[in-house]
Amino acid sequence: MNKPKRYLVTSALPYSNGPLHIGHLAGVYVPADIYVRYLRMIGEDVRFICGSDEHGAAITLRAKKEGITPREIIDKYHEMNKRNFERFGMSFDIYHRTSDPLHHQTSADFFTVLNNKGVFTEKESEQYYDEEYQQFLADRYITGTCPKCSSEGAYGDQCENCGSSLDPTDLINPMSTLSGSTPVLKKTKHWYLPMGDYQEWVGNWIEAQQSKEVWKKHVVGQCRSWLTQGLNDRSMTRDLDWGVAVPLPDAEGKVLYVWLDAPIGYISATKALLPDTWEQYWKDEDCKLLHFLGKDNIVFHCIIFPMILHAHGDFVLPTNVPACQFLNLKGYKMSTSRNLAVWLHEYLDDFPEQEDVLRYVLTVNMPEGRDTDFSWEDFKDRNNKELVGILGNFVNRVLVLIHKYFDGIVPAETADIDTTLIDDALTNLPKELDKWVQRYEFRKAVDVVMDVAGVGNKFLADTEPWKLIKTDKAQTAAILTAGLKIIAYLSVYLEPFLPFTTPKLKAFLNLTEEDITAIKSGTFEVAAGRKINKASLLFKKLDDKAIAPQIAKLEAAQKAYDDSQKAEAAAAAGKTYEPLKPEISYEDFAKLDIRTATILAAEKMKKTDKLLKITLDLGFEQRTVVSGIAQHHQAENIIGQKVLILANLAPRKLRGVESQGMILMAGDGKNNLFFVSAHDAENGEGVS
Ligand code: B3M
Ligand code: ZN
Repeated sequence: MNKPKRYLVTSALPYSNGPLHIGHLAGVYVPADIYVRYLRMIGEDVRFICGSDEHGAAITLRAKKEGITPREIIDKYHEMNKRNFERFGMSFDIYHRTSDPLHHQTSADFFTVLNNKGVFTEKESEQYYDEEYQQFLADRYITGTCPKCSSEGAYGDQCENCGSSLDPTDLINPMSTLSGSTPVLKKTKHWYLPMGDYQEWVGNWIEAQQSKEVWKKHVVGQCRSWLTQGLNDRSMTRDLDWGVAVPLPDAEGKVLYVWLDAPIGYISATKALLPDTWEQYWKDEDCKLLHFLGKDNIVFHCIIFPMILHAHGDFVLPTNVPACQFLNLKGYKMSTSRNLAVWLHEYLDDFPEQEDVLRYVLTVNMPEGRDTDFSWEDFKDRNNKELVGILGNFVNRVLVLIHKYFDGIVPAETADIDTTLIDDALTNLPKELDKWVQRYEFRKAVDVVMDVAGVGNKFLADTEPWKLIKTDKAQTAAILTAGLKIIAYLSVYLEPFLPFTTPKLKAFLNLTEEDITAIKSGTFEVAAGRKINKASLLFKKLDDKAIAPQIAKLEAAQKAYDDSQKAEAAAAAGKTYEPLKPEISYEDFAKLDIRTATILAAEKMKKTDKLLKITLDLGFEQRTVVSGIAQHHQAENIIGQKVLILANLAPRKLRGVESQGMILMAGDGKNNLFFVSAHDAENGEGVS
């Protein structure tokens, strides 16, 4: 492929029905941002597109369950995600949204062109309908028994137990996940994309792309397996009241399938960004189109979207789709619904001004070709050993010494020293970096730059300017000047990876735009007389205390999930258990003073059917306690009952009677309450 005149880079549009987590960042947004920042740095014409994906059944389902509107959900998360992307330095040229009228118009027009070309086939079929919710059910909202392996909880499109792909009508005892009722089959018409008709074209197109630019193995592998299975007709419309209305007179109450309209969101966003020149990116073969996304989106971006772009005829097709695999949480199963995630907004709040630490750790652990893990221990170690220990340490030593020995001014009197090691490293750096970035191998790319900081550290260790200064000031001057040159190069070539740190490096050396241009052309030299600013901290060391709360959060979420699983299992076995409350310390427990006691008298209280006024004998005194057990125990039946009382609970007035403590009761989850007691103990004995 000739060198492109311009680039259009898209990153998957996150659904605006939840916050962002590090899995999204490592798999989609950090790689895309590195690539775009790099292209800008080498002077390319590149536009970076993202925005919120705001349609689809998941948003309508969540709205129904929370009793709010889809609009309320998408407005909340669109703003939240947009803001947190900005805080994290994602350098989108636009962060658009598919609820925008421009997108509705763009995707409706796109549908009309395809429909007028006869691309779609109209088909009437029977689909499951939830009469209570008055909504047709998308595949994921129907569950039932798998016909293949008889496991419960199979979905309408797939059984997660045996992996079979299913049709909703295959399920035994189908149930709607909206209302829990049995759905009914109802006739409905939809417009289908006959993907099989394009199977040969898309297969040839993917293979042809391989000759232009290497695609990642796992991307090609997934496409080939979809093609081998054979491509079926896929409905491009849905019976939903939320989405882009199907622009046809006989399509009342129908919207475009979210995976038809969402990728068109890249086009509408580009139109919003460049109203007059967007076609130079979408309709010009000189533009290189790239989609960054996670592996669960590959089929939509490598098969379906190219298919409809091809069928439409007016648009360029992606040159590459460098999808990543998944980032997992080491030791946990990442799950947003179980709060087993590291949320971007929480990270930004808990680690202020440490955006680059997370960017760096996600880059060196990026799931470029296989699933990888994130752990807080690794986060701490990489920060301490690499960012502080290599990069920060090198920069700090050069700046401190240039101030200590030369008052922060680059010295004029220097001597000839051997800088071959440095010169080679700086000469090779641009080429090596370009090689790995252009292959979307950002782990190797960041290592190439960080290795230059390592060369700097080795150079200082070998030359020991802090000793040499005693005998040879000119040599020392030359060594530190060479160190400053390395910092200058790092300030430019680390920018795609550490965009919050590199402006500080440039400021330390008072670099100008001309200097940066000279660095990029390999002609930059640190001239005598240049003022060097004092060092400030680039990265702070993290100890275990810094990550302990994060680990505790994950432990608590895992425990809550495990407990809920146990409760579910028990409920399934007929027993129901309240999930455990959050863990407390021994010190917390020691504050409770629980005593044995016996009920001397009891009476129902007036104007309430829940409360009994009870007189207790605690051995050392008598107490009055008001207890909400009147619906479970008759007053006359509990005289003489041995009980346990929380005796140091602050007294409180209930219906005018002061209750001095609380009687401990055990519930069985079926609305029965039982007294807890220590049969053989005397009254007033302490429980511990
Ligand atoms: N909203 C992301 C996801 O599957 C999906 C991407 C659309 S990109 C056009 O979570
Ligand atoms: Zn199955």
